[in-house]
Amino acid sequence: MKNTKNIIFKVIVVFGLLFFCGGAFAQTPKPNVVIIYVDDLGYGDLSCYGATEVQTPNVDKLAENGIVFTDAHCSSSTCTPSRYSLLTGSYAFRNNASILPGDAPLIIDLDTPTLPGMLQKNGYKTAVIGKWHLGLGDGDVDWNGKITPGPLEVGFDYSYLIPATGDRVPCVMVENHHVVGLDPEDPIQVSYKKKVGTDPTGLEQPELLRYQADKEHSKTIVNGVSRIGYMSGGNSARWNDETVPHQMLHKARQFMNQNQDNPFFLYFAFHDIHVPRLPDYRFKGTTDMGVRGDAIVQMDWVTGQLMQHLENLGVSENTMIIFSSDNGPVLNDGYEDKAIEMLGEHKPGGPFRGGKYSAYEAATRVPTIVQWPGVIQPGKSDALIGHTDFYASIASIVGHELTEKEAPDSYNLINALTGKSKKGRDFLMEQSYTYSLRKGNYKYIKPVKKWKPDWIEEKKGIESGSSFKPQLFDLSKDIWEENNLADKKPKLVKQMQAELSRILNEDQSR
Ligand code: NG6
Ligand code: CA
Repeated sequence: MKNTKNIIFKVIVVFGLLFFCGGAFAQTPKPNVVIIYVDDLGYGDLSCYGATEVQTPNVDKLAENGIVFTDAHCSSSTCTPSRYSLLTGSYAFRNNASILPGDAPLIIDLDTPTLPGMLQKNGYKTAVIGKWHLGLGDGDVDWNGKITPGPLEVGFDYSYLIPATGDRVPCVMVENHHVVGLDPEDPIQVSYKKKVGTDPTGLEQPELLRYQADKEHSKTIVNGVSRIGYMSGGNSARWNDETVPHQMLHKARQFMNQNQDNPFFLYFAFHDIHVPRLPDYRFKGTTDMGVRGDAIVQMDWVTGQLMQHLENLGVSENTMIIFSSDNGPVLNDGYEDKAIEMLGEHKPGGPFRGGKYSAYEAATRVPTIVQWPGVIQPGKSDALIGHTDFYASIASIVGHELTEKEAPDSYNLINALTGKSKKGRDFLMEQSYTYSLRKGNYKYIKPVKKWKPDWIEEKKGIESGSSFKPQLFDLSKDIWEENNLADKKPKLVKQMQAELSRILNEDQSR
């Protein structure tokens, strides 16, 4: 009897151990996900993408250990729509997302599923650090009180934000629901319509400026730089552009320290290399390209520090890093910072035509690198990828099944993103001041109707790519988009226009 009991006991122990170990093997830990989103970084702005006038050794290291994508696209030629798409897996036109002023309300509806929210539900701690530009509050934001709704209401556990852009007021950092370092005796007031308070503007006192600026960027002066919009008060809270990247890095390190034992999602949204370009003293003058080149070097250094920190914590093996940009490059975006004069041989858009705001390829075809040491074999991929696809792809890693309304424009391309397959999307929409459609190597640009965005050329020196006529290019032979095949291939034009309409009309049926 005693023997039988012993045997039963042993069997239970052995099965128990087997079950326990089997479970532990089956349960590979969920990877951390870090999205490093640079602002206005062009396809040609990194040495791993062919730049010779500026060196980016840290991003190059990421590229050496990861997959370098040559045909990956942010969803739009400007910031707000691209970021909206990145976080919701939804084309921005569905929400009429366009560049927002600094006092705009949050544009992500509270019931819209988001990438951080999905990860939060799947056991992740989530943070956004850096440029937000998706609006804050519900219409009448109170910069002196609780700022809500914002990132914390759409899936983030922690936020440390530049509320809109570096060139827009209010020039203060917002941590979770509050402005950092605000003195209640010196409240902040913001207006995009009329001057508030007594701070000088760039138009009134240009002699106070470090850079002369165009009319839009000539409102309230903060830190020697005039901005878009007016602000007064909040003097103790006003940022110092030069130290913002370091503060962001510090907050990112803190967040990673606190979450090293659980899966985390970090959306690190650089302000570099957007205007005003004010790299700190360590980076100023490190290139011959002026502040735009120096800001690239600063961004590269901060990226290296983030990677180093993951290594120090011993979590880099199981961290998926996605490095990319929110739209293509621009040189003169409002300030006379010599980005054009000092460009030299550098080609910010690489081999592609256009740039930020444009319908041509350089607007959305941006450097995109994915690194995940434990999983990815380094390489290069020409798969057609959209940033909207990160949502469904990451969902597949954590075993999350998308609901019908979730991330409607996101495809699970995890095999392409991890280099297991070279197959990306069949088609991809690019949003600018018109819409374009990629299908394989063909690109169709929808004609504009009454109005051409000439200001893109006039003010920014970038070809808009817009035309009153349909345009069709074969990028396999014509990477510079100069040989319009629309008249030669009317059938294909019709097909691609129909496909584009189908995508765009989906909006109305919702
Ligand atoms: C534009 C600004 C530009 C930049 C852009 C947003 C003018 C004339 N231009 O309206 O300087 O701030 O908005 O850039 O005001 S983005 O990268 O955030 O989309
Ligand atoms: Ca941008």
